[in-house]
Amino acid sequence: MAGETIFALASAAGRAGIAVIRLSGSHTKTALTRMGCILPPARKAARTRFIDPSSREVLDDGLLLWFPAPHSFTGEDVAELHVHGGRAVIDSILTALSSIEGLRPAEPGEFTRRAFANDKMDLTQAEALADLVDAETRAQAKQALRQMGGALKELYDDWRHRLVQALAHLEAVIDFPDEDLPPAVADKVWGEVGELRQGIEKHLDDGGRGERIREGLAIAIIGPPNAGKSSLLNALARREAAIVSAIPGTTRDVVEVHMNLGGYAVMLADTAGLREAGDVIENEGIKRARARAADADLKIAVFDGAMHPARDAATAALVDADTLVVVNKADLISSPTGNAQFVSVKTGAGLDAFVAELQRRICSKADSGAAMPLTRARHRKALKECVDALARARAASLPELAAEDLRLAARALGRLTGRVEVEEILDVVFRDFCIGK
Ligand SMILES: Nc1nc2c(ncn2[C@@H]2O[C@H](COP(=O)(O)OP(=O)(O)OP(=O)(O)O)[C@@H](O)[C@H]2O)c(=O)[nH]1
Ligand SMILES: [Mg+2]
Repeated sequence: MAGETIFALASAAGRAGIAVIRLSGSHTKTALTRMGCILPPARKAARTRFIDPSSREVLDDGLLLWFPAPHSFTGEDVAELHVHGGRAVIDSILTALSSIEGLRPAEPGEFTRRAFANDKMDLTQAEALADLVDAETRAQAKQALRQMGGALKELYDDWRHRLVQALAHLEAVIDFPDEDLPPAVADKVWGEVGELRQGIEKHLDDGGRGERIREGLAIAIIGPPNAGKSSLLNALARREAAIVSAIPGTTRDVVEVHMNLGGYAVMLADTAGLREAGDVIENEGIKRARARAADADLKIAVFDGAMHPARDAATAALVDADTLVVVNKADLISSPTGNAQFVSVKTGAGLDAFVAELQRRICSKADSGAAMPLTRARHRKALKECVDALARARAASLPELAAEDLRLAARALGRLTGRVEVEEILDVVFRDFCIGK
């Protein structure tokens, strides 16, 4: 794989002012020469012509950037061709490149894969790069940038380093019981393992903030029929996403709108009004509404202001700490009483305050403050395995069994960053104990 030089259009497909074509691999330099390019100094842009290697026809006039190995994104020789972003130009250059021996089109993610293989980044950073490209909201981009900068890598590497150290010490106790080892070595090992376990458990117990930022928060709008749930959804989405009518039971299916609220990605779901009876279809809709409410990160309970101060009991029963209570049709209410956001979707009264409160709730659900949160189920799974193995190690009857569990715990952490080595355990033993006779 590494012997082949890969190339691909790095910018989005379609018509644009400029398109960037990227090459990586040992044949890059030859390919550029075959294309008639004058190689610019490393990492400096130069203007050049791009020529078809067989017909010698000029395909474009653009910029060339040259990143000799190992100081490049992939760690290999890399070049970036900045050409005019028209279909014909891009096609002709890609065709010319594929005609050059040793070159082939890149597979999806192959540049990043090579960067990982050449130690330019670990797995969490590679994942963050994908997240950054996919980011649609400011919070997603911020989180991805932080992870790409190594925030998770450092945390996980540090845990693994400490664990490997503890394991090395334990191995020393096992292998050299008669040696002059410091007597408190075992205590030190278990003290360190306990601290690690606490740290990882705290990281795991973050309420899924990082995953919420990355995947979007699920918000369900629930309430009795005709309260104005669909009207509220439409107001938030600024479009007629759901049908609004004076007939109770209008919404039956779940209507989802994906949107950006205050910089956070949210999936807003409008649901069927909660009530008894109705027909089979409406009953199914109500079942789905309840399921959405149960799965949601946040709920918006909309009560019908026409009934004020009475509130629908079925909806009230679902109100909990993660519910924003709204009474709609405030225009029909002369004296608002009770704890709720009073709004009128019809007149717009109270909507700004409601949106501000909703954003505050979203932020407190998703914002992780200073600590870098977990961002993926893959990480969660590996960390859980690690914590379980640490717990087993502590409870093990023999140091040999404990060591095996610590090894599994370290491997789980190694899988997070994509680095699993055994050699380093030996290194630590010899460095720390100088058992070299
Ligand atoms: N007076 C008044 N009427 C409103 C307001 N908001 C919505 N309505 C009306 O209330 C009726 C029901 O609105 P919808 O948004 O369809 O209510 P819903 O909660 O989605 O109802 P279902 O889908 O049947 O559960 C419609 O006739 C709306 O025009 C408001 O703030 N004031
Ligand atoms: Mg509705």
